[in-house]
Amino acid sequence: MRLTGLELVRVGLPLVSPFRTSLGVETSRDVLLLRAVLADGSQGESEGWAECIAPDDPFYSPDYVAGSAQVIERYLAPMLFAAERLDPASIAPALARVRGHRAAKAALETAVLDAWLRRHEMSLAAYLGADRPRVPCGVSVGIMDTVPELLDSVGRYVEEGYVRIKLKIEPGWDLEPVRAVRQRFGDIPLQVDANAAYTLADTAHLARLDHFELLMLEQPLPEQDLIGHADLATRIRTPICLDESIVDAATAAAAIRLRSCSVVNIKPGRVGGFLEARRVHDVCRASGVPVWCGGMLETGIGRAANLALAALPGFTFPGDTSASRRYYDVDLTDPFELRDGTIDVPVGPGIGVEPLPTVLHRLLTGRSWLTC
Ligand code: OSB
Ligand code: MG
Repeated sequence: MRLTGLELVRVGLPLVSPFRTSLGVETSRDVLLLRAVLADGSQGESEGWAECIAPDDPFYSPDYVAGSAQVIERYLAPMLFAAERLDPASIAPALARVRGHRAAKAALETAVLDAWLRRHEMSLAAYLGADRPRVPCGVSVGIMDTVPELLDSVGRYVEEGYVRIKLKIEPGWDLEPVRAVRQRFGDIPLQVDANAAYTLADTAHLARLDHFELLMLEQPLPEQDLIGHADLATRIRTPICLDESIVDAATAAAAIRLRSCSVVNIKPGRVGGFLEARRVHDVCRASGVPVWCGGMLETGIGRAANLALAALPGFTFPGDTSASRRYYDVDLTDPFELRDGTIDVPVGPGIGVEPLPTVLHRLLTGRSWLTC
């Protein structure tokens, strides 16, 4: 099959409430969607969709949405247009000459993979090796102005049935909110995410989190500091999970060898795509390191694909794969809903969902069509 066309579609979606982390506040998303068209000689065409996780600004990782769009238009799409025979395994190697830009590469690989799977009438979940029809879901709760606001917010999520709560923390918003949530909600599965907001000088402070029996402490230190995480891990009891640090299967292997973490958050958009995400899963599983599926406030397009990944056997912790209404009043797809703390893994071909044309049309902010 060949890639014959690629559409970059931009959509603006307001979040239901501002999402604050140590990286900043997000109140809406400027989403880049890709629509890939594959042609298969006599067999006709097939179409695939993907969502790029890059946020507006390069504060979480080097990826930012305008940069991802540009690198796709200028470099990545032409590289795939030039490929004679595309199959899923040939996409990442065809893009390897471009360094980094993992969010852009992941989106392009996923759009082509979706088209390829639709042509082969296979779901992404089946292709990846998923073994469950639905997955338990957690929710990621942003930093709030006050503890009572946080407790209201957590209370609503607990009532909705989320099986695990993750609190965003930063210096000045850590022990107190965790203590308050433990006091109010007892021994619910609880974890925290620092988005690299601490340094090793905070070791004694972070050790005070041990008292709260958290499932894990996610990314306390800067992305490149695997040694620092390994040192911290010997000084605190709370298990360390890495997010930003794990950019491919090789860094996962290094982090495990160095004992920098005992849990890994996998985001396909952070590691360059679903095939690399599966390799990260395989590396972790072979070492007995549990993984879970992270999120980047995806619309239904990105979440559908994440749910397929989250159904693989090594995903033993609930992920940040929350229901549509946790993020958006109106999602780009039919809404994903929480049922008994779980969400169904899509079963249709490819990612199993498509943007709703009327919603897409209403929220559209731009589109550009590339051909070979
Ligand atoms: O660190 O996991 C993170 C959102 C944006 C950037 C980084 C992170 C997050 C989340 C949101 O935690 C998870 C979700 O999509 O629900
Ligand atoms: Mg994180």
